[in-house]
Amino acid sequence: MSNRLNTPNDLRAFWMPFTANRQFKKEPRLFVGAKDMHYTTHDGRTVLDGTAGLWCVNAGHCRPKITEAIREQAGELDYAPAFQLGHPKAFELANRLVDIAPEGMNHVLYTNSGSESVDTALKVALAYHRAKGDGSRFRLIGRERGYHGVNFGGISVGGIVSNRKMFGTLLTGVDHMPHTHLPAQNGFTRGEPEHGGDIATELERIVTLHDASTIAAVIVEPVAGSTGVLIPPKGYLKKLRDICTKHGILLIFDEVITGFGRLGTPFAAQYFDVKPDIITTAKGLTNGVIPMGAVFVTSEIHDAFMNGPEHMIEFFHGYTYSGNPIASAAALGTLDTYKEEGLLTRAAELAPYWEEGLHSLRDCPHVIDIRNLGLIGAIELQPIAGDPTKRAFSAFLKAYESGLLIRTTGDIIALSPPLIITKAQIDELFGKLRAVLNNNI
Ligand code: PXG
Repeated sequence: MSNRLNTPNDLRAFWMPFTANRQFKKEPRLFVGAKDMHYTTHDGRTVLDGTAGLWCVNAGHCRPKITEAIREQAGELDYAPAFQLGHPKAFELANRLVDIAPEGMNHVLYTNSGSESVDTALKVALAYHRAKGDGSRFRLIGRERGYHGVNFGGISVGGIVSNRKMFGTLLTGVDHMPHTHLPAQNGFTRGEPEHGGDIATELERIVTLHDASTIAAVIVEPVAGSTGVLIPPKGYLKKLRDICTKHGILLIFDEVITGFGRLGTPFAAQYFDVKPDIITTAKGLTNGVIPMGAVFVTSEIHDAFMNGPEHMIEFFHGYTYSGNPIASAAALGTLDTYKEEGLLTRAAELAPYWEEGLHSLRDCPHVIDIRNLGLIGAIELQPIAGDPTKRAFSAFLKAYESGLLIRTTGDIIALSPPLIITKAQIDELFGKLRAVLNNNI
C-alpha cells in the first residue's frame, strides 16, 4: 500500500463554489479517481457518472488521447504570450472548431470558462454595433431563469434570482424575456413541448418598449440547463431568430452545455436549425479537463472590426490564458476523441432509449414532471412543504451513497451523462434512480 493520503485532513481553508460548505465538511464527498463512466470515491466506492461531471466530461473520464496531448504539450511548449504572439495549436484548433460549427461561424475567440465566454460575447456584441457606427445599441436582453455564468455580464442577463440578488445594480440597460416553462400545458412532454412557441413574441413587446435602435443583442440558452432543464417549445427559437433579424439585433446562443454533442449534433444551433450570430462554449471543448472556452462569431461580425491602421489592436479584450497551449492541446485531443468515436452525433442514436428509461420513472413518488432532449433529462419533484430543495438534495445524497452521481437544482434532478454511456449503463442509471426515488426522500 502506498502512503498517499487520499483524504485531506483539514477542509476549512477551501471555500467551495456553489456548495453547502458546512454540510459538506461534516460529511465530505471526495473523488480520487475516474475512468470512462465512473468515479472512485475517497472511501473506495465506484460511482456512475450521470452528469458528465458538471455537464462537461462528454467523452468520459481520463481518455488516453486527451491525457497524452496534455502530457506532451506540457513538455514541449508550456506557455506562449497570448497578446501580439501566438503558437500553432491555437490556430489549428480554431480551424477545427470552425469546421464543426454552423456554417458562417468562421471566427473564434478563446476564453477560460463559460462565464468568460458569455461576457466576451456580450462585449463583442456591443463593440460590433459601435464599430458599425450604431453605438446607440447598448441594451442586452436575457431571459428569466437563464444561466449565463457568474460574472457581472452573465448575472445581469441571467435570470436566476439567487445568483443576482446579492450583487447590487449589475449592468444597466438590461431587460428580460419571460421563460418558457408551462408545466400545466406541457407536463411530461417527451422532447420539444407543443405549447409556448408564441412566448417568443414577448421579445416584440420589449423591442417596442425600448425601440430596436437601442438593443444590441438577445442571449438565450437554446436548452436552459442550470435552472433545471427547460426545453424550448416548438418554433420558439426560430421566432426569436426572425424577430432579431427583423430589428437588426444580434442573437447569441449560450451553448456552454449544449455544445459538443449533447443533443446529437455538434451544436444546438444545428439541432434546431436556427443560426445565431454568436455562440458561446466551454465545458465540452476540452472534455472539462483543462479550463477553456470559445466564442464563435460570424464573418460579418469579425470583419466589422478589421479596419483602421493595421498596427492597431482591433478589439480591446482578451485573457492571459486565451488559447493557452496546454488547453489548446487538450481541446485538440478532445476533438480527435469525439471524431474517432462519433460522439458528436451519438446522443441522437441513444436519445429514444434514454427518453424511454427516463419517462419510466413517472410513477415514482413525488415526481411532478419529466423533461428530456438529446442526452439531457430532468425529473422535477414536489418540494417538501416549507422546505424547498430539501427533497432533491436528499435524493442527491442517497444517489451518491448508492453509487450514482446526479445533479440537483431546486427540487429538480438534472441528468447529462457522458456521451459514451451504453444502453446497459442507462438501465443501471435509471434502476438506481428508481430505488432512490422510492427510498423515502
Ligand atoms: N452558460 C451556461 C449556459 C452554463 O450552463 C455557464 C455559462 C458558465 O460556465 P462556467 O464555466 O463559468 O461555470 C454555464 C455553466 C449545473 C451546472 O449543474 C451548470 C453550469 C455550471 C455548473 C453546474 O446545472 N453551467
